[in-house]
Amino acid sequence: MDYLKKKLLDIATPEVESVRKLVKEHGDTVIQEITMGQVLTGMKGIVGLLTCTSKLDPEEGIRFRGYSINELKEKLPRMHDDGEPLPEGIFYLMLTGELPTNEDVKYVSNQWAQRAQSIPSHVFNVIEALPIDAHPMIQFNNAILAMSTESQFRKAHLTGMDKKDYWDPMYEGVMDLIARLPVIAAYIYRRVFHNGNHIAADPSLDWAGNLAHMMGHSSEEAKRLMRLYMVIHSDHEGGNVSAHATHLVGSALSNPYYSFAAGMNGLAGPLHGMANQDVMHWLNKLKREIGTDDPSEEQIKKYAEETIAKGQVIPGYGHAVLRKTDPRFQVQLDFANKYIPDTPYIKLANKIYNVVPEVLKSTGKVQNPWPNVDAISGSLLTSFGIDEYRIYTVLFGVSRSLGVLTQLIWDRLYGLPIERPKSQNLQWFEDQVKN
Ligand code: NMX
Ligand code: MLT
Repeated sequence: MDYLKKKLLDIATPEVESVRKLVKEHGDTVIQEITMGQVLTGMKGIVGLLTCTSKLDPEEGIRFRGYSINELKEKLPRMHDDGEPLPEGIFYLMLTGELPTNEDVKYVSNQWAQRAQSIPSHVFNVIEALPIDAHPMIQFNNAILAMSTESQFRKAHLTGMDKKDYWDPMYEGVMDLIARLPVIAAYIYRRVFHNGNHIAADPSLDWAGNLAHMMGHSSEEAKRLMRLYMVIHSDHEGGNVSAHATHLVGSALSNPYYSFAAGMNGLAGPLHGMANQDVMHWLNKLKREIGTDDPSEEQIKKYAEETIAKGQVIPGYGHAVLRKTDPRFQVQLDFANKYIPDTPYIKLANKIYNVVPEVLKSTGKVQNPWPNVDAISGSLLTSFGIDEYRIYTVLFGVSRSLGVLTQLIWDRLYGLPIERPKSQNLQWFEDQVKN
């Protein structure tokens, strides 16, 4: 057993025991009251999941194992003193709960570089069998499923493995999958947007730097942006659609590929990860319809009001949990101000930030009028030359693998059972208020 797995097992053993004890000794303790409104409007606020990787505070935003993004910018290993934290580090932190050393990060980076080298050729054949204009998320998800021929998880199940050991083949599958996603994402990007002119991986690079390199954006700044992007999109506790879907499918003891593909199908929805593409669509339509690349705040306000009047949402704004500006928005704005202040898309994103919250507040129904992570990520990528916005949700997905797949390893460590909530028909709900 390698040192990381050994460490994980040592850390997990007492936690697994605590979970068993809670279920056994306090299984009947009532921990929460639930309202009709919560059940009928997306189960918001109902605690229904056990997740250790990160926690979302409505006012403050995300903390990964207790650390805010700004704290992690200081505490996680970086490639350069003035650079961004490495995704390998946040993976290690989410997995073990401990801050990694430079050596730990190197170990993860080397593991991923090695495991990325052996993607079977049929995975690329599956991508090539799809029309070139199939959305990149369709290509991404097909490739993920195609990679499941590699899964040891099902084989372990068939050999009659003790269920407390399932975390081990899950860990192996997760490490393979995370390692290979940048190669797959870059392959799809070059296939769709660069005439299939592919760029080989550079195993000397880190995971995110290599992704930027294989996409053909190999300036130092683009690599720094990719590291930051991969860190901040990695996890948002357990209830978001991509994490929840991955976890739910995993609860049937589906292998990591099936489980992650389920999560990615959820990420492809416009109210979740696809919002990063829709923001760019909305911005460009706004510019086209107003007839200028530099609209005034007054013009943006009118356009936003028209969007709402048509019964549509303004992508990049609002959140199911957050009630303040998403710190992931702010950290991207800080990055833009450091490297590319005053570029047209960043200026436009700032103007929108000045007017859209007031427009949303004036509807009287939007719970959170502030920008989320997607409000600026596309403007930032575009400003660094990655302007093919149909790839954006794939990039979100590559990053999200770090969190949801770590959660999946912990699900198997905890030995969580199959998930099966109760449903009721309308009559039942109406009967509840009659009494
Ligand atoms: N523009 C217009 N209307 C909105 C917006 C928005 N950005 N956000 C919420 N509303 C509406 C919402 O559609 C609902 O209307 P109705 O009652 O007529 O159905 C009402 O306000 C109340 O919704 P909330 O309770 O505030 O939001 P909810 O928790 O249901 O949904 C989102 C959260 C994120 C789905 C919602 O804010 C939204 O659709 N935002 C735009 C899409 C987006 O940016 N998604 C990305 C989220 C982050 N991510 O990366 O996943
Ligand atoms: C996410 O990053 O998953 C989104 O902000 C959505 C969420 O947390 O519900």
